[in-house]
Amino acid sequence: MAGLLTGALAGLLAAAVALGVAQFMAGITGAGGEPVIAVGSAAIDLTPVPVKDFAIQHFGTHDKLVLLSGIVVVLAVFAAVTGVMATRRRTYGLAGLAVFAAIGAAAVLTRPVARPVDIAPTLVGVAAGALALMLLVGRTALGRTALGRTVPGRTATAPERGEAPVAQPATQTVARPGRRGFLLAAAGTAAVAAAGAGFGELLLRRFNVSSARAKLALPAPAISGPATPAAAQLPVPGISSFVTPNASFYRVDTALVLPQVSPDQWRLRVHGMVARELDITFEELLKRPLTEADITISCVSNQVGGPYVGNARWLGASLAALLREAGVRRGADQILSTSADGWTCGTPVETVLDGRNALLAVGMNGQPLPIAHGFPARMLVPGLYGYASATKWVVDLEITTFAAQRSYWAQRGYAVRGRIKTESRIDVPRPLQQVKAGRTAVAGVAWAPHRGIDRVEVRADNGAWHDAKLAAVPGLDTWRQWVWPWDATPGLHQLEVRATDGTGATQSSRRVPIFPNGATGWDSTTVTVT
Ligand SMILES: Nc1nc2c(c(=O)[nH]1)N[C@H]1C(S)=C(S)[C@@H](COP(=O)(O)O)O[C@H]1N2
Ligand SMILES: [Mo]
Repeated sequence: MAGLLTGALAGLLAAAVALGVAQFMAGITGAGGEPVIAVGSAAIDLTPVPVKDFAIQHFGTHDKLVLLSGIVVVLAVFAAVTGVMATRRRTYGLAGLAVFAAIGAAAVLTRPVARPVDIAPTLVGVAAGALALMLLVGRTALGRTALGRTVPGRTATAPERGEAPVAQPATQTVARPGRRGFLLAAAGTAAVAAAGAGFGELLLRRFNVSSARAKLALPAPAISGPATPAAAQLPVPGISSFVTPNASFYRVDTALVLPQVSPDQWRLRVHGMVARELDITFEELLKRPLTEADITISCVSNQVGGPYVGNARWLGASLAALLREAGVRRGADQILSTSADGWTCGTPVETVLDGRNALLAVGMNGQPLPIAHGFPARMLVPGLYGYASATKWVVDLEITTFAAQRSYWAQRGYAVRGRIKTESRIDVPRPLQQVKAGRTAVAGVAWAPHRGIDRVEVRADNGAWHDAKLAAVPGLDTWRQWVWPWDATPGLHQLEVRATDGTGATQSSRRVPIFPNGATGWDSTTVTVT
């Protein structure tokens, strides 16, 4: 039993050394080579769509933490088993480490933006882990016997260790000095693991762009958006604020660690089916006339009534002007945009060129883009789901065709053209809220970006539909608040909402899932009136 425990501990410590040293190496070679992050990122890319939807649904923005915790648990079990095996035979331990190395290396090297040097942290880490494992196993009671077995002709007898051969029973001679040695080795390897991880973390901080972001002063807009009408915000407690603050804006992306893209190094290449290739720096981007625009964006993974939608005042350069400068060649119908971490997005050329405020955005609600929302630059195209238009950390625009290339989510079966469906959501009363009988505000938001919201209707208990009062909006690209005064009577009630967009189309009642082009159905809330 004690042998199993020390073996398992040896395995865990060896894995910790491997990861700590790998982290230190990544601190030297730069982000991208951390094996656990790479395995996690590979897992995200390989996750089947239904599992991804389940994770977003149940873990929300914690999905990444859940994934990393899962990987660490699997890794720990594997490491403990490897340690125990190593006490039986060293080669078993080394084989376990080799599997560990192979998975890490494969994950690191298959990342879309992998550099050859990114393999170094995994290789050096595993080598250090192997040394630690041998050191520790040699100091476990079982490991000493195993040494005897694996090296024919030699036995770990007391005289070899320079001890008196006759004074003590054999078992004790093996175990006792070994225990002290093991504890020392364990403390030493734990220290190496912690130091590696700590220094690695410190070294990686030099790539952090928070201070570059803090220093950045955005130019004033050349084209200011219309002032947000005061009447865009209804005086209803609990309703979604017309402007979603940056700190509470939903975040959805495949990035396990946030890409750190320095404005000094940022460049955007525009190429493919164009008359002239463009390659612009961030300084050049800021010199272009910047437009301010209120745009609501939404995720295709938003369930009816869900939280993955937000509205902000963005600042950015015209994407249409950029494309016209490059000269889109006849036949091109897709802008395939790529982020610094290799994620791709396919946007119809015609939506960008049809006059809407498609932006290469640098500002969000009066600040440089938060790192989580794409600093230093991202795309935005009013009316399209994020996966089809809103590339964060964007660095490359390839003008191509939908026939020739598929973007990240299109490869996984999502609709190639991601037009946001007309949606509405009840914000208040909250589900299962206790409401006092009498006049009660039923209120929320509705959105059909770039088509606008013309009508919102509410009904209680499958009764007649009532027109809600609509708030003012600065344009067609934002969501719209609505409120309906309800005469609530005691009992359990169901409230439902539906919106009609600027084209006259009413939100469909048919419940369809998120996959492949967005959920539909009416949001409903059940409340108890007392
Ligand atoms: N680089 C990158 N950009 C991305 C994504 C991503 O995974 N990587 N996800 C897209 C999706 S699916 C959505 S819904 C929006 C969300 O933008 P937000 O996180 O700023 O709200 O970003 C889009 N841009
Ligand atoms: Mo999304």
